[in-house]
Amino acid sequence: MQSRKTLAQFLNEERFPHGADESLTRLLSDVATACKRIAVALQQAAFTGQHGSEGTQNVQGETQKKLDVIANDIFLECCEPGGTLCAMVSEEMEEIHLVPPHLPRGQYVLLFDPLDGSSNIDVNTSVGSIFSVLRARDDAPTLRSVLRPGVKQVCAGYVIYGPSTMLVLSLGHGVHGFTLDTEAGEFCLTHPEMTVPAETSEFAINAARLPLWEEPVRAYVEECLAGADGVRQRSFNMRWVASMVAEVHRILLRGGVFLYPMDRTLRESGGKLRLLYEANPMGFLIEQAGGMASTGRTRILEIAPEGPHQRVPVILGSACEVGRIVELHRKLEDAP
Ligand code: P6P
Repeated sequence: MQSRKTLAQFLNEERFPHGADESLTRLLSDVATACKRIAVALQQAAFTGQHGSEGTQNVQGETQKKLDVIANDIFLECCEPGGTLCAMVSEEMEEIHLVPPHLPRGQYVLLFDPLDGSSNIDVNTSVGSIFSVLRARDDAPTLRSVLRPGVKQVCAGYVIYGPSTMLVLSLGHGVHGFTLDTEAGEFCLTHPEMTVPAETSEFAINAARLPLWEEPVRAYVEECLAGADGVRQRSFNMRWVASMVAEVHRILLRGGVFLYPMDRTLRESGGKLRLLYEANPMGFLIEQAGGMASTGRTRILEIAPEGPHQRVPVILGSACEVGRIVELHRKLEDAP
């Protein structure tokens, strides 16, 4: 039987040629432990009464599910005491969380969405945890030292809680997928060197927002829907899971383009998805896998963050399609 390479073994190998140091290896092991515990909480929720709403709102004004709060607490319990972090930024915590002085501090900042797509939990559809790691400028980081563009990420990844639980990770040298061996309790390498096909005929967008879209997005979707009789001369397929982790995972495995673009109702907030712990980590993975990640007007990883919960438009996936959408933005906005 083929021997299975565990995440720990992979990180040890990755450490030597590419400089993933002991502290980062330990941090990623702590993140993996947190996600294994979250997977159990999700699987047991129907028996433990942990479905449903917490009755509170997060900083985004979104109703928190009980499991949103539980997942955030699990990340804190598993990652804060390890001596690898000096700060944590979470969708579920309004302020930047500094590791308290009575605990050992490290050089990294962990930015995470502990449970993305949580509106899907109660209907048993795939959800995920998303994480991003920055190296802090100093061990008592201010918000300014945390607000760094996505190109500064040391690593990024997600765990998808689906028919199987998978951790997908990049340390800046390709994207690699690890499937949880539930009997051994280990994430094992099953998808080395994941790459996004440049071409695709599959797009993911919440089509209910069509009346709100800006012209470039409307024009792109109409081209796709025109199919073989239209300018694209081929038919397209549409998907929408309402769970970014599930959409990005599908794109990493078979290509596609995911759009949560700017629209009339999102202009004031800047977009739907959060830059630091959704767009940046997913954009990092997609670029590392050979794809593109844009707002339609700028490369996501080059945005200078203005706040910990800043929202941005997100268009990411197969390079040819994202490139076409970016070109539509340029052409339709430069038009006199
Ligand atoms: P809508 C989940 O809440 C999320 O942040 C992403 O994971 C997902 O792509 C999007 O929002 C779904 O948005 O408008 O379909 O509810």
